[in-house]
Amino acid sequence: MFDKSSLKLYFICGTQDIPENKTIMEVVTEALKNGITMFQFREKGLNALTGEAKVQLAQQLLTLCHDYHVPFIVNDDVALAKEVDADGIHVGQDDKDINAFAHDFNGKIIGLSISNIDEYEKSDLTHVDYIGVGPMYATTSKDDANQPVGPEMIMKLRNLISDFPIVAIGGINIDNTSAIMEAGADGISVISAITKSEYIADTVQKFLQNIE
Ligand code: TZP
Ligand code: MG
Repeated sequence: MFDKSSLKLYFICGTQDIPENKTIMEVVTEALKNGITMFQFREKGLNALTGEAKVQLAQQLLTLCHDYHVPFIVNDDVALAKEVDADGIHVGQDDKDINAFAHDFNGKIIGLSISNIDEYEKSDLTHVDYIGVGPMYATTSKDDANQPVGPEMIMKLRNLISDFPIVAIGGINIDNTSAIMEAGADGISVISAITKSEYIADTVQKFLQNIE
């Protein structure tokens, strides 16, 4: 069974999110050391790694996450998730149909992005362990992001799905975390607030304080 406490501070990144003076391994290590609860490898965009380079990086990140007993999730790339034996897969509304690959992820974590009530109503959650809801606020980390929906969307979905695991995403920072948690989220997922932080240790610790 999926332990939703893993959603508390869900860090997401790919090489495209990392400042030039750092490596992805350094950034993820610092985040893990300070207490992130789940990690998603989301390699996207023009300069994204592909092929063997992507597989190798995924393997390194998986090993690193497991050193800290943190689940390693792959974004979108079902074949990669299978190849490296990831702990789970996260897909969006336009990605592969979950029912088509769920049998390969028995006992693993499956996450689905949902932006609004309409998408929720259209989504089959039979094999889904958690939903990622957003963007909460404006974000520069996703080119094709939908309009921000705000913490109100967490409240609306919470009313519809009782205790089903929900993680919020999009434009989340230390200051708006409490509003999202109060709206009923089980946790927050962030990219830039951690990747672009000059003091990742401090940022991660402050997030954790505001999540509790
Ligand atoms: N999905 C919805 S918003 C988003 C994703 C992947 C990007 C979140 O990045 P940030 O930097 O935390 O706003
Ligand atoms: Mg996707």
